[in-house]
Amino acid sequence: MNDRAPLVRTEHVGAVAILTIDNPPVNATSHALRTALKAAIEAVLGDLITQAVVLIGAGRGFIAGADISEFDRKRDEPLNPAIIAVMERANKPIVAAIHGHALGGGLELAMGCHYRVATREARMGQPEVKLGLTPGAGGTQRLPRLVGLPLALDMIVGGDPIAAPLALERGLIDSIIEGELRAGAVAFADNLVRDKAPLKRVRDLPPPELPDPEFFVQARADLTKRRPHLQAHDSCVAAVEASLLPFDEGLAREAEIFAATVASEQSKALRYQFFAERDAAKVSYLPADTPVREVKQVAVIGGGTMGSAIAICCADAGYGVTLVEADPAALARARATLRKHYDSAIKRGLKGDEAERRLTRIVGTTAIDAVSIADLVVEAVTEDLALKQQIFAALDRMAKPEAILATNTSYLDIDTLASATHRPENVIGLHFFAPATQMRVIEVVRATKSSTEALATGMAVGRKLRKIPVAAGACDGFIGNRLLTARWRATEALLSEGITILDIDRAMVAFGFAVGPFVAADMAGLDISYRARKQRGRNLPLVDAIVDAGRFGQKTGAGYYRYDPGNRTPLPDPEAQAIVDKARGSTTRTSLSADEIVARILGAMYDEGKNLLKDGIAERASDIDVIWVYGYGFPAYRGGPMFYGERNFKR
Ligand code: T1G
Repeated sequence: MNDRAPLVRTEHVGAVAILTIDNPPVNATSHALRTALKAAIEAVLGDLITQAVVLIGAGRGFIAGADISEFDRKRDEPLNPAIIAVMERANKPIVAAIHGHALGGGLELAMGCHYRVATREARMGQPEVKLGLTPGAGGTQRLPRLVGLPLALDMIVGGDPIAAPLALERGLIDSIIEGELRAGAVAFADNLVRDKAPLKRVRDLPPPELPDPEFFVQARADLTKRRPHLQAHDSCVAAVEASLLPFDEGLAREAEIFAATVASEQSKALRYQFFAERDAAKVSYLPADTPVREVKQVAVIGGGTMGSAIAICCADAGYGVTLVEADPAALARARATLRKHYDSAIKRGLKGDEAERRLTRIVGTTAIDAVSIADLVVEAVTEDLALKQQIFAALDRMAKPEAILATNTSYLDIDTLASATHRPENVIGLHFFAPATQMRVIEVVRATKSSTEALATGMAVGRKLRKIPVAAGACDGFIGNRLLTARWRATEALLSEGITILDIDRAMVAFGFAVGPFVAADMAGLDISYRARKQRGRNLPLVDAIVDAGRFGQKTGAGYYRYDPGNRTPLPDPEAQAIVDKARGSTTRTSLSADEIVARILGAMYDEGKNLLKDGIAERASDIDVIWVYGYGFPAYRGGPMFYGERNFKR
């Protein structure tokens, strides 16, 4: 006996049939739901009492779209187009009542109804492009007919939803229901019956007007400004362009294009990443019922680049923040950094009063005993183990007994820091990625004695900071930097064989990275990783030869590239290659294709990722991919080093 609630409940209020879609957590249209929904619609269209139908979602939204997990296998009928066809043959008005979200196939089903009403907070969109897909159930044909080509194309190529007021203004919905949605939708349906309102089928609307003859030429030209590698953008433009055709021809064209996107490697990778992001929250040693401590006040030790960015993340998330610096001059610099950040945030659209509220949440001090009010302390001072040990010993004396002490170190031994305290169970790693205000991942690192409660609290804080927390075991470099080390080892080997700095960067950019490893290193500053390598006795003589020559990257006007004063554009510099050649004692060149260079580098990372899994440092391969996509700019449409490695380097 299946004791779950039915996927679709049918009730009647007078002559209005209300079909409630109930497929938690987001009413994704799985095969089972599509089957139940089609049957329920056919039943009420065929009965004698129903004169109008309302579709409404249970839970937090209408319908979040197709069940993304189904795309990796053959999807069985009825698919959404079949359900829409039943509704468009109906002789009774069907109203979609939208709250929360109507996304992808959910909005397409709503556009297959005769009318759409929504709560003011509802949001509607076609986010398929973010999965490397185009809409596949008529969205590229109906949306342009309802809202016009400019908005429809923007919604489909951009993938972002619009709010109900704009949807009403542009004709996507017919009414905003200010009161209780269900009752309002039933009243709307009753009025349709009373007024014998027409059965408005979107497919009967004329094809959208072309705003100007060059509209699609310009649309394609604009695409090059987006990620040049993402195929789905082009597919979306082509499918929307088909809306100029007679409806059924356009629908057929959309179906062809959609099928190709479903089969594409890019979409498989993006669909994998969609679940990978969410699976990272599932940690085998932190069951869902693990207690989580309440954190309201955070203390950040160190107001440098990372510390001030961490303080900003915490203030933006609503935490009270105590920012502790060593001396008044350092504190003044930190305060200036904070002010500069929020001034530019205001220029980017943050309201002034909100910026002030956030800034006021951060209280600066040079008195480390100010940590006594903190529920969580994040140490973010320079990567100096002795200094960190002193700080942890001081924190142990001054912080609340139940306060969690976290270090932002990217590779130092957290057990050593924990042993400087009497509370090792409360010591964890919270490794932010630079720039912390932008990077969406954070490694929550388990030291030998870290308690599950402290770790679960770290994961919860990561989520509150609107980041993707990824649980990591403690090792040299945790997850992200351990693969980074593997990448540098592979790069060193390539340089030693006579592959040039430029060849390597160009190959990785052609693969899909925004910048190559050497440009990225110049941006970060070469001295930091250089010092870290030396501290750990890791020698990369060729990679480090540039630093030995006093070239630290952008900050010194030269690194692997050179930079004109005040300009961050990396300019190829023969001097840099000459330094590497001198260090290797040869100027001979080996030529490898870009694909071979990529295979060498990503193959090394993939092998190291397998070691991480073997050592129990990463919970799953997709966690490694989430870290590298969101922490290091690995192109999401390639899935990540492990996803790509499984398909290309299976050893
Ligand atoms: N399919 C399967 N599972 C989904 C899902 C979906 N569409 N959307 C969410 N989930 C799961 C998710 O994995 C998580 O599972 C739980 O629901 C909560 O999600 C034919 C081709 C709706 C804004 O792209 O944007 O329709 O981890 O954590 O933060 O033309 O989910 O709990 O086990 O994200 O409140 C188009 C994707 C599909 C929307 C809610 N639709 N979803 O955000 O919850 S393709 C989308 C979202 C399509 C048609 C085309 C968000 C949300 P678990 P969550 P949230």
